Amino acid sequence: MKRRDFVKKTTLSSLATLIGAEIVYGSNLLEGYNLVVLQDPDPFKMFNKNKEMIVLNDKPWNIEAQAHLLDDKITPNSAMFIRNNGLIPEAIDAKKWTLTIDGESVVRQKTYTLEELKSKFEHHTYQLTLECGGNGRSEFNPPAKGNQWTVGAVHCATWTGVRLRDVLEDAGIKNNAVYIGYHSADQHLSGDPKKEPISRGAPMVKSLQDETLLAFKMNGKEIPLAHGYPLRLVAGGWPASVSGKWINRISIRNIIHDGTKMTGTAYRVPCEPVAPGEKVKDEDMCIIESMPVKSLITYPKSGAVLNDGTSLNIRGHAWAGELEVSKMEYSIDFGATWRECPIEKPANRLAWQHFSASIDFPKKGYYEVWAKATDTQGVAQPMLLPGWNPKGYLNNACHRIAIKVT
Ligand SMILES: Nc1nc2c(c(=O)[nH]1)N[C@H]1C(S)=C(S)[C@@H](COP(=O)(O)O)O[C@H]1N2
Ligand SMILES: [Mo]
Repeated sequence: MKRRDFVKKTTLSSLATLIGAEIVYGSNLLEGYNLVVLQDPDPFKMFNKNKEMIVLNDKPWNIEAQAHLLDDKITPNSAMFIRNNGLIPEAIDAKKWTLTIDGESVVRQKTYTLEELKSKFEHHTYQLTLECGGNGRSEFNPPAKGNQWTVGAVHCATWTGVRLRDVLEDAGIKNNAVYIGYHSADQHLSGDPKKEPISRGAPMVKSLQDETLLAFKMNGKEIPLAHGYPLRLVAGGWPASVSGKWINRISIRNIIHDGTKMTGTAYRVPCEPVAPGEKVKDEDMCIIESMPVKSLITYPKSGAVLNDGTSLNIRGHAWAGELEVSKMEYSIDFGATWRECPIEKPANRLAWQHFSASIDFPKKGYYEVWAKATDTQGVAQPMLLPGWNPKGYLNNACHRIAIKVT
Protein backbone atom coordinates (compact mmCIF):
# COMPACT_ATOMS: atom_id res chain seq x y z
CA MET A 1 0.00 0.00 0.00
CA LYS A 2 1.21 3.46 -0.91
CA ARG A 3 2.06 5.56 2.14
CA ARG A 4 0.04 8.75 2.35
CA ASP A 5 1.56 12.15 2.97
CA PHE A 6 0.71 14.53 5.76
CA VAL A 7 -1.11 17.76 4.97
CA LYS A 8 1.28 20.45 3.76
CA LYS A 9 1.97 23.50 5.96
CA THR A 10 0.58 25.87 3.31
CA THR A 11 -2.66 23.88 3.09
CA LEU A 12 -2.91 23.92 6.88
CA SER A 13 -2.59 27.67 7.06
CA SER A 14 -5.22 28.27 4.37
CA LEU A 15 -7.54 25.80 6.12
CA ALA A 16 -6.96 27.75 9.33
CA THR A 17 -7.95 31.02 7.61
CA LEU A 18 -11.05 29.37 6.23
CA ILE A 19 -12.31 28.13 9.59
CA GLY A 20 -10.94 31.08 11.54
CA ALA A 21 -8.84 29.09 14.04
CA GLU A 22 -5.45 27.38 14.25
CA ILE A 23 -5.66 23.62 13.73
CA VAL A 24 -3.61 22.72 16.80
CA TYR A 25 -2.75 19.11 15.93
CA GLY A 26 -2.78 19.80 12.19
CA SER A 27 0.59 18.14 11.60
CA ASN A 28 -1.09 14.78 12.31
CA LEU A 29 -3.56 15.17 9.44
CA LEU A 30 -3.20 13.08 6.31
CA GLU A 31 -3.30 14.76 2.89
CA GLY A 32 -6.84 14.90 1.54
CA TYR A 33 -8.51 14.59 4.95
CA ASN A 34 -11.79 16.48 4.98
CA LEU A 35 -12.26 18.37 8.25
CA VAL A 36 -15.65 17.68 9.83
CA VAL A 37 -16.38 21.38 10.22
CA LEU A 38 -16.15 21.80 6.45
CA GLN A 39 -18.16 18.72 5.53
CA ASP A 40 -21.66 20.02 5.98
CA PRO A 41 -21.55 23.78 6.12
CA ASP A 42 -24.84 25.45 6.98
CA PRO A 43 -25.48 27.73 3.99
CA PHE A 44 -27.90 29.87 5.96
CA LYS A 45 -25.23 30.68 8.55
CA MET A 46 -22.40 30.82 6.04
CA PHE A 47 -24.19 33.37 3.83
CA ASN A 48 -26.41 35.03 6.50
CA LYS A 49 -29.56 33.96 4.69
CA ASN A 50 -33.09 33.56 5.96
CA LYS A 51 -33.81 29.91 6.92
CA GLU A 52 -36.71 29.89 4.45
CA MET A 53 -34.41 30.42 1.44
CA ILE A 54 -34.28 27.39 -0.84
CA VAL A 55 -31.01 25.71 -1.76
CA LEU A 56 -31.18 24.55 -5.39
CA ASN A 57 -27.57 23.40 -5.64
CA ASP A 58 -24.56 23.34 -3.31
CA LYS A 59 -21.84 22.75 -5.94
CA PRO A 60 -21.88 25.53 -6.96
CA TRP A 61 -24.07 27.35 -4.44
CA ASN A 62 -27.41 28.41 -5.92
CA ILE A 63 -30.02 29.61 -3.45
CA GLU A 64 -33.35 31.29 -4.12
CA ALA A 65 -35.83 33.34 -2.11
CA GLN A 66 -39.55 32.76 -1.75
CA ALA A 67 -41.91 35.56 -2.76
CA HIS A 68 -42.90 36.49 0.80
CA LEU A 69 -39.23 36.88 1.81
CA LEU A 70 -38.89 39.69 -0.74
CA ASP A 71 -41.41 41.98 0.95
CA ASP A 72 -38.92 44.76 1.85
CA LYS A 73 -38.74 47.71 -0.49
CA ILE A 74 -34.94 47.38 -0.47
CA THR A 75 -33.92 43.73 -0.43
CA PRO A 76 -31.74 42.84 2.59
CA ASN A 77 -28.86 40.38 2.15
CA SER A 78 -30.83 37.74 4.08
CA ALA A 79 -33.35 37.43 1.21
CA MET A 80 -31.07 37.89 -1.80
CA PHE A 81 -30.76 34.88 -4.08
CA ILE A 82 -27.26 33.57 -4.82
CA ARG A 83 -26.40 32.40 -8.31
CA ASN A 84 -22.93 30.99 -8.88
CA ASN A 85 -21.50 29.35 -11.98
CA GLY A 86 -18.25 28.42 -10.25
CA LEU A 87 -16.56 28.43 -6.86
CA ILE A 88 -16.69 31.51 -4.64
CA PRO A 89 -13.15 32.91 -4.33
CA GLU A 90 -11.53 32.37 -0.94
CA ALA A 91 -9.20 34.51 1.15
CA ILE A 92 -9.68 37.78 -0.73
CA ASP A 93 -7.30 40.58 0.29
CA ALA A 94 -9.11 43.79 -0.66
CA LYS A 95 -5.94 45.82 -0.05
CA LYS A 96 -4.23 43.93 -2.85
CA TRP A 97 -7.24 43.81 -5.17
CA THR A 98 -6.78 45.44 -8.58
CA LEU A 99 -8.96 46.13 -11.59
CA THR A 100 -7.36 46.18 -15.04
CA ILE A 101 -8.98 47.83 -18.04
CA ASP A 102 -7.67 46.30 -21.28
CA GLY A 103 -8.94 45.01 -24.61
CA GLU A 104 -8.59 45.81 -28.33
CA SER A 105 -10.48 49.09 -27.91
CA VAL A 106 -8.78 50.58 -24.85
CA VAL A 107 -6.56 53.61 -25.47
CA ARG A 108 -4.19 53.00 -22.51
CA GLN A 109 -4.36 49.72 -20.59
CA LYS A 110 -4.67 50.70 -16.92
CA THR A 111 -4.68 48.98 -13.55
CA TYR A 112 -6.33 50.51 -10.49
CA THR A 113 -6.20 49.42 -6.87
CA LEU A 114 -9.52 49.46 -5.04
CA GLU A 115 -8.33 52.53 -3.11
CA GLU A 116 -7.53 54.35 -6.36
CA LEU A 117 -10.98 53.58 -7.77
CA LYS A 118 -12.62 54.86 -4.60
CA SER A 119 -10.55 58.05 -4.33
CA LYS A 120 -10.24 58.98 -8.00
CA PHE A 121 -13.86 58.70 -9.15
CA GLU A 122 -17.16 60.13 -7.89
CA HIS A 123 -19.38 57.78 -5.86
CA HIS A 124 -22.99 57.07 -6.84
CA THR A 125 -25.75 55.04 -5.21
CA TYR A 126 -28.68 53.42 -7.06
CA GLN A 127 -31.26 50.85 -6.16
CA LEU A 128 -31.14 48.26 -8.96
CA THR A 129 -33.31 45.31 -9.91
CA LEU A 130 -31.19 42.28 -10.74
CA GLU A 131 -33.10 39.26 -11.97
CA CYS A 132 -31.51 36.04 -13.18
CA GLY A 133 -32.37 35.34 -16.83
CA GLY A 134 -33.45 31.86 -15.70
CA ASN A 135 -35.88 33.03 -12.99
CA GLY A 136 -39.12 31.05 -13.47
CA ARG A 137 -37.36 28.29 -15.43
CA SER A 138 -39.04 25.53 -13.38
CA GLU A 139 -42.37 26.07 -15.16
CA PHE A 140 -41.22 25.41 -18.72
CA ASN A 141 -42.19 22.21 -20.48
CA PRO A 142 -40.33 20.40 -21.97
CA PRO A 143 -38.12 21.34 -19.02
CA ALA A 144 -34.82 23.11 -19.48
CA LYS A 145 -31.62 21.96 -17.77
CA GLY A 146 -30.14 24.17 -15.08
CA ASN A 147 -31.23 25.47 -11.70
CA GLN A 148 -34.99 25.15 -11.38
CA TRP A 149 -35.67 28.70 -10.21
CA THR A 150 -39.30 29.37 -9.28
CA VAL A 151 -39.91 33.07 -8.57
CA GLY A 152 -37.12 33.97 -6.14
CA ALA A 153 -34.13 34.78 -8.38
CA VAL A 154 -34.63 38.54 -8.21
CA HIS A 155 -33.50 41.24 -5.79
CA CYS A 156 -33.41 45.00 -5.59
CA ALA A 157 -30.68 46.21 -3.23
CA THR A 158 -28.88 49.56 -3.23
CA TRP A 159 -25.42 49.57 -4.74
CA THR A 160 -22.73 52.19 -4.21
CA GLY A 161 -19.70 52.53 -6.42
CA VAL A 162 -18.14 54.42 -9.26
CA ARG A 163 -19.57 54.69 -12.74
CA LEU A 164 -18.13 52.16 -15.16
CA ARG A 165 -18.24 55.00 -17.70
CA ASP A 166 -15.90 57.20 -15.65
CA VAL A 167 -13.35 54.40 -15.31
CA LEU A 168 -13.54 53.36 -18.98
CA GLU A 169 -13.17 57.00 -20.10
CA ASP A 170 -10.17 57.42 -17.81
CA ALA A 171 -8.45 54.56 -19.62
CA GLY A 172 -9.79 55.81 -22.95
CA ILE A 173 -12.33 54.22 -25.28
CA LYS A 174 -11.43 53.86 -28.96
CA ASN A 175 -14.05 54.68 -31.60
CA ASN A 176 -14.33 51.05 -32.64
CA ALA A 177 -15.47 49.85 -29.18
CA VAL A 178 -18.52 47.54 -29.32
CA TYR A 179 -18.84 45.71 -26.03
CA ILE A 180 -17.24 45.24 -22.64
CA GLY A 181 -16.41 41.83 -21.21
CA TYR A 182 -15.75 41.14 -17.54
CA HIS A 183 -13.29 38.74 -15.93
CA SER A 184 -13.51 37.69 -12.32
CA ALA A 185 -11.78 35.80 -9.54
CA ASP A 186 -14.14 32.84 -9.11
CA GLN A 187 -12.87 29.42 -10.14
CA HIS A 188 -14.19 26.96 -12.67
CA LEU A 189 -15.78 23.89 -11.06
CA SER A 190 -13.12 21.70 -12.71
CA GLY A 191 -10.42 23.58 -10.77
CA ASP A 192 -8.69 24.37 -14.09
CA PRO A 193 -7.33 27.94 -13.61
CA LYS A 194 -7.37 28.52 -17.40
CA LYS A 195 -11.14 28.05 -17.56
CA GLU A 196 -13.49 30.85 -16.51
CA PRO A 197 -16.86 29.94 -14.97
CA ILE A 198 -18.46 32.95 -16.65
CA SER A 199 -17.24 36.03 -18.54
CA ARG A 200 -20.10 38.09 -19.87
CA GLY A 201 -20.58 41.75 -20.66
CA ALA A 202 -22.75 44.41 -22.26
CA PRO A 203 -22.82 46.64 -25.34
CA MET A 204 -21.19 50.06 -24.94
CA VAL A 205 -24.57 51.87 -24.61
CA LYS A 206 -25.46 49.82 -21.54
CA SER A 207 -21.91 50.02 -20.17
CA LEU A 208 -21.90 53.82 -20.38
CA GLN A 209 -25.28 54.39 -18.67
CA ASP A 210 -25.32 56.51 -15.49
CA GLU A 211 -26.62 53.56 -13.43
CA THR A 212 -24.01 51.01 -14.54
CA LEU A 213 -21.62 50.83 -11.60
CA LEU A 214 -18.50 49.16 -10.39
CA ALA A 215 -19.85 48.71 -6.88
CA PHE A 216 -18.01 48.24 -3.61
CA LYS A 217 -20.98 48.62 -1.26
CA MET A 218 -24.37 46.95 -1.02
CA ASN A 219 -27.10 48.42 1.18
CA GLY A 220 -24.49 50.76 2.67
CA LYS A 221 -22.08 48.03 3.80
CA GLU A 222 -19.26 46.07 2.23
CA ILE A 223 -20.66 43.66 -0.38
CA PRO A 224 -21.10 40.17 1.17
CA LEU A 225 -18.57 37.68 -0.25
CA ALA A 226 -21.22 35.62 -2.07
CA HIS A 227 -22.49 38.72 -3.86
CA GLY A 228 -19.15 39.84 -5.25
CA TYR A 229 -16.89 41.31 -2.57
CA PRO A 230 -14.80 43.41 -3.00
CA LEU A 231 -15.86 44.71 -6.44
CA ARG A 232 -18.85 43.94 -8.60
CA LEU A 233 -20.35 45.20 -11.82
CA VAL A 234 -24.05 46.11 -11.56
CA ALA A 235 -26.18 46.65 -14.64
CA GLY A 236 -29.81 46.91 -13.50
CA GLY A 237 -32.69 45.77 -15.72
CA TRP A 238 -30.59 43.31 -17.72
CA PRO A 239 -30.17 39.62 -16.92
CA ALA A 240 -28.20 39.56 -13.68
CA SER A 241 -25.50 37.48 -15.41
CA VAL A 242 -24.25 40.79 -16.86
CA SER A 243 -23.52 41.95 -13.30
CA GLY A 244 -20.20 40.19 -12.80
CA LYS A 245 -19.09 39.50 -9.23
CA TRP A 246 -15.46 39.56 -7.94
CA ILE A 247 -14.40 41.66 -10.96
CA ASN A 248 -10.68 42.08 -11.57
CA ARG A 249 -10.55 42.87 -15.29
CA ILE A 250 -12.75 44.52 -17.87
CA SER A 251 -11.91 44.33 -21.54
CA ILE A 252 -13.16 46.95 -23.99
CA ARG A 253 -13.82 44.82 -27.03
CA ASN A 254 -14.02 45.65 -30.73
CA ILE A 255 -16.39 42.69 -31.19
CA ILE A 256 -19.36 41.36 -29.21
CA HIS A 257 -17.60 39.87 -26.19
CA ASP A 258 -17.02 36.14 -26.77
CA GLY A 259 -16.22 35.03 -23.19
CA THR A 260 -17.64 31.98 -21.42
CA LYS A 261 -21.48 31.96 -21.45
CA MET A 262 -21.68 34.74 -24.08
CA THR A 263 -21.80 32.34 -27.04
CA GLY A 264 -23.85 29.32 -28.12
CA THR A 265 -27.18 29.12 -26.33
CA ALA A 266 -26.17 30.65 -22.98
CA TYR A 267 -28.31 33.61 -21.94
CA ARG A 268 -29.85 33.61 -25.40
CA VAL A 269 -33.39 33.00 -26.66
CA PRO A 270 -34.60 32.14 -30.16
CA CYS A 271 -34.61 35.33 -32.25
CA GLU A 272 -38.03 34.21 -33.59
CA PRO A 273 -40.61 32.29 -31.48
CA VAL A 274 -40.37 28.47 -31.68
CA ALA A 275 -42.70 25.59 -30.75
CA PRO A 276 -42.05 23.92 -27.36
CA GLY A 277 -39.26 21.37 -27.66
CA GLU A 278 -38.08 22.58 -31.07
CA LYS A 279 -34.33 22.40 -31.79
CA VAL A 280 -32.84 25.84 -32.46
CA LYS A 281 -29.54 26.42 -34.25
CA ASP A 282 -26.94 28.51 -32.36
CA GLU A 283 -27.02 31.21 -35.03
CA ASP A 284 -30.77 31.60 -34.54
CA MET A 285 -30.35 32.44 -30.84
CA CYS A 286 -30.17 36.11 -29.77
CA ILE A 287 -28.51 37.60 -26.66
CA ILE A 288 -30.98 38.64 -23.94
CA GLU A 289 -30.80 42.37 -23.27
CA SER A 290 -33.46 44.24 -21.25
CA MET A 291 -35.55 41.91 -19.05
CA PRO A 292 -39.34 41.78 -19.61
CA VAL A 293 -42.08 43.33 -17.45
CA LYS A 294 -42.81 41.32 -14.30
CA SER A 295 -44.24 41.53 -10.78
CA LEU A 296 -44.33 39.64 -7.51
CA ILE A 297 -46.91 39.59 -4.71
CA THR A 298 -44.77 39.64 -1.56
CA TYR A 299 -47.60 39.90 0.98
CA PRO A 300 -49.40 37.81 2.05
CA LYS A 301 -47.62 34.50 1.70
CA SER A 302 -49.42 32.14 -0.69
CA GLY A 303 -51.87 29.98 1.27
CA ALA A 304 -53.07 32.74 3.60
CA VAL A 305 -56.42 32.20 5.32
CA LEU A 306 -58.82 35.13 5.71
CA ASN A 307 -62.00 35.57 7.77
CA ASP A 308 -65.10 36.11 5.65
CA GLY A 309 -66.10 39.77 5.62
CA THR A 310 -62.58 41.18 6.09
CA SER A 311 -60.55 42.78 3.31
CA LEU A 312 -57.20 41.45 2.23
CA ASN A 313 -54.32 43.90 1.86
CA ILE A 314 -51.82 42.72 -0.73
CA ARG A 315 -48.53 44.32 -1.71
CA GLY A 316 -45.54 43.63 -3.91
CA HIS A 317 -43.11 44.94 -6.50
CA ALA A 318 -43.10 45.31 -10.27
CA TRP A 319 -40.28 46.03 -12.71
CA ALA A 320 -39.77 46.22 -16.47
CA GLY A 321 -36.08 45.98 -17.41
CA GLU A 322 -35.00 49.27 -19.01
CA LEU A 323 -38.58 50.56 -18.91
CA GLU A 324 -40.94 51.56 -16.13
CA VAL A 325 -44.17 49.90 -15.04
CA SER A 326 -47.09 52.19 -15.88
CA LYS A 327 -50.05 50.02 -14.84
CA MET A 328 -50.66 47.39 -12.17
CA GLU A 329 -53.72 45.14 -12.05
CA TYR A 330 -54.93 42.13 -10.09
CA SER A 331 -57.55 39.47 -10.70
CA ILE A 332 -59.36 37.18 -8.24
CA ASP A 333 -61.29 35.25 -10.91
CA PHE A 334 -58.45 33.50 -12.78
CA GLY A 335 -57.91 36.40 -15.15
CA ALA A 336 -61.50 36.89 -16.38
CA THR A 337 -61.63 40.45 -15.00
CA TRP A 338 -58.93 42.81 -13.74
CA ARG A 339 -58.87 45.74 -11.32
CA GLU A 340 -56.26 48.44 -11.42
CA CYS A 341 -54.28 49.26 -8.27
CA PRO A 342 -51.76 52.03 -7.47
CA ILE A 343 -48.12 51.61 -8.50
CA GLU A 344 -45.44 53.88 -7.01
CA LYS A 345 -42.68 55.59 -8.97
CA PRO A 346 -39.28 53.85 -8.73
CA ALA A 347 -36.65 55.18 -6.27
CA ASN A 348 -34.54 55.75 -9.39
CA ARG A 349 -34.40 54.40 -12.95
CA LEU A 350 -34.00 50.58 -12.98
CA ALA A 351 -35.35 50.10 -9.43
CA TRP A 352 -38.50 48.06 -8.86
CA GLN A 353 -41.79 49.78 -8.00
CA HIS A 354 -44.23 49.00 -5.21
CA PHE A 355 -47.94 48.26 -5.48
CA SER A 356 -50.67 47.58 -2.96
CA ALA A 357 -54.39 46.86 -3.02
CA SER A 358 -57.23 46.12 -0.65
CA ILE A 359 -59.33 43.21 -1.89
CA ASP A 360 -62.85 42.13 -0.90
CA PHE A 361 -64.01 38.62 -1.68
CA PRO A 362 -67.70 37.91 -2.42
CA LYS A 363 -68.05 34.76 -0.27
CA LYS A 364 -66.25 31.93 1.53
CA GLY A 365 -64.08 29.66 -0.60
CA TYR A 366 -60.81 29.22 -2.50
CA TYR A 367 -59.39 32.09 -4.54
CA GLU A 368 -56.22 32.97 -6.34
CA VAL A 369 -54.87 36.48 -6.58
CA TRP A 370 -53.05 37.07 -9.85
CA ALA A 371 -50.93 40.18 -10.42
CA LYS A 372 -50.23 41.74 -13.81
CA ALA A 373 -47.91 44.63 -14.65
CA THR A 374 -47.84 46.62 -17.89
CA ASP A 375 -44.79 48.56 -19.05
CA THR A 376 -44.62 52.06 -20.56
CA GLN A 377 -44.72 50.57 -24.05
CA GLY A 378 -48.07 48.89 -23.30
CA VAL A 379 -46.63 45.37 -23.01
CA ALA A 380 -48.25 43.32 -20.21
CA GLN A 381 -47.20 40.13 -18.47
CA PRO A 382 -48.73 36.98 -19.96
CA MET A 383 -51.30 35.30 -17.69
CA LEU A 384 -49.62 31.93 -18.00
CA LEU A 385 -46.37 30.78 -19.60
CA PRO A 386 -44.68 32.95 -22.25
CA GLY A 387 -42.71 31.64 -25.25
CA TRP A 388 -40.91 28.36 -24.66
CA ASN A 389 -37.16 28.51 -25.28
CA PRO A 390 -34.47 25.82 -25.03
CA LYS A 391 -32.74 27.18 -21.90
CA GLY A 392 -35.85 28.26 -20.00
CA TYR A 393 -35.23 32.01 -19.80
CA LEU A 394 -37.55 35.02 -19.39
CA ASN A 395 -40.60 33.45 -17.75
CA ASN A 396 -42.53 36.57 -16.78
CA ALA A 397 -45.95 34.93 -16.28
CA CYS A 398 -48.30 36.57 -13.76
CA HIS A 399 -47.45 35.69 -10.17
CA ARG A 400 -50.29 33.89 -8.39
CA ILE A 401 -51.03 33.30 -4.71
CA ALA A 402 -53.64 31.05 -3.09
CA ILE A 403 -56.16 32.55 -0.60
CA LYS A 404 -58.81 30.76 1.44
CA VAL A 405 -61.72 32.72 2.86
CA THR A 406 -63.34 30.88 5.80
N1 LIG B 1 -17.99 36.19 -11.37
C1 LIG B 1 -19.27 35.82 -11.47
N2 LIG B 1 -20.22 36.74 -11.64
C2 LIG B 1 -21.52 36.38 -11.73
C3 LIG B 1 -21.90 35.01 -11.69
C4 LIG B 1 -20.87 34.04 -11.49
O1 LIG B 1 -21.12 32.84 -11.42
N3 LIG B 1 -19.57 34.49 -11.37
N4 LIG B 1 -23.21 34.67 -11.88
C5 LIG B 1 -24.03 35.63 -12.61
C6 LIG B 1 -25.45 35.30 -12.62
S1 LIG B 1 -25.93 34.13 -13.75
C7 LIG B 1 -26.35 35.95 -11.82
S2 LIG B 1 -28.01 35.64 -11.95
C8 LIG B 1 -25.90 36.95 -10.82
C9 LIG B 1 -26.38 36.59 -9.43
O2 LIG B 1 -26.00 37.56 -8.51
P1 LIG B 1 -26.15 37.28 -6.94
O3 LIG B 1 -25.55 35.94 -6.64
O4 LIG B 1 -25.49 38.41 -6.26
O5 LIG B 1 -27.64 37.25 -6.64
O6 LIG B 1 -24.49 37.08 -10.77
C10 LIG B 1 -23.85 37.03 -12.02
N5 LIG B 1 -22.44 37.33 -11.88
MO1 LIG C 1 -28.28 34.21 -13.80
